[in-house]
Amino acid sequence: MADPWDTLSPELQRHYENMQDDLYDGLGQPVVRATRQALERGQPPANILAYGLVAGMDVVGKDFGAGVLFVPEVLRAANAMKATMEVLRPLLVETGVPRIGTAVIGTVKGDIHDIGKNLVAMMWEGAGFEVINLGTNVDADKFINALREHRASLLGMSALLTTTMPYMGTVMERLRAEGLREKVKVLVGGAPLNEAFAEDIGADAYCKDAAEAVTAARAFVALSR
Ligand code: B1M
Repeated sequence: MADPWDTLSPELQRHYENMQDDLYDGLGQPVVRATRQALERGQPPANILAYGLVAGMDVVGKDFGAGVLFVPEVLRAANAMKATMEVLRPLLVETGVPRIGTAVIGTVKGDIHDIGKNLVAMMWEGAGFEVINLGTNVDADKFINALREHRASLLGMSALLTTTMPYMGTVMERLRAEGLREKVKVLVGGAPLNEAFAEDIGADAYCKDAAEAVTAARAFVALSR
């Protein structure tokens, strides 16, 4: 199958490459401007996310891992990405789809990465879920209380660090101990996770990206009806 990138015009490819460079340099305003221009040219938010933002952040991540970039530069890039996601938010969230359920989502204890989690939250809202976004550094008590308070049937957990992903297992144990496990479908995601890990902790699904998180959430809702 052809790579979707190859189907873009050379001009659009250049547009996205410039966006990636500006994101790398942490230049919020130019990235926001480029996003608006791409929308005006009829580009869907999914393309802007994939080719402009996520692709740019991948390069940041690689250079961060290689010691080329440091925390302040990564933070600037992250802030540029967050500002741009706010431009896309209305398109991802306000789709007019009827409400199909309530979901609680958060980044687990010890972890402050929230860009991917927020993207999942926005896309779940767009798919029709009422989303209770608990933010970052969320412990088991906070997850449990929110699930009870909002009578949610879906829990999303995010972790970006190999040191914080095991905490998802702790939350799973608490769900079982509190008698909530049978009432809630648990979806997990984040760069260091994989299917085997999700299976190991007893989660219902591992979601590679926000699009998979939407597909899995919809499938669970359909099954419960
Ligand atoms: Co951090 N960081 N960071 N960081 N950071 C990583 C994760 C790292 C891989 C970078 C690297 O070394 N190459 C590395 C982790 C290594 C490891 O554990 N294996 C790392 C490290 C080491 C650290 C610190 C320890 C650095 C330090 O202080 N020395 C520190 C930890 C702080 C903490 O959490 N306690 C730290 C700090 C930071 C910043 C604050 C500077 C910033 C975060 C800002 C923020 O989020 N507000 C940051 C960033 C930006 C990154 C990278 C560069 C980018 C992450 C990101 O936003 N990606 C990251 C490198 C990388 O991931 N390649 C890195 C874009 C985002 C859209 O993708 O989050 O993967 P992602 O989300 C995807 C999927 O994973 C999935 O869907 C999303 C969208 O498609 N998904 C879910 C995510 N959550 C989901 C939940 C679901 C479903 C799907 O629920 C159902």
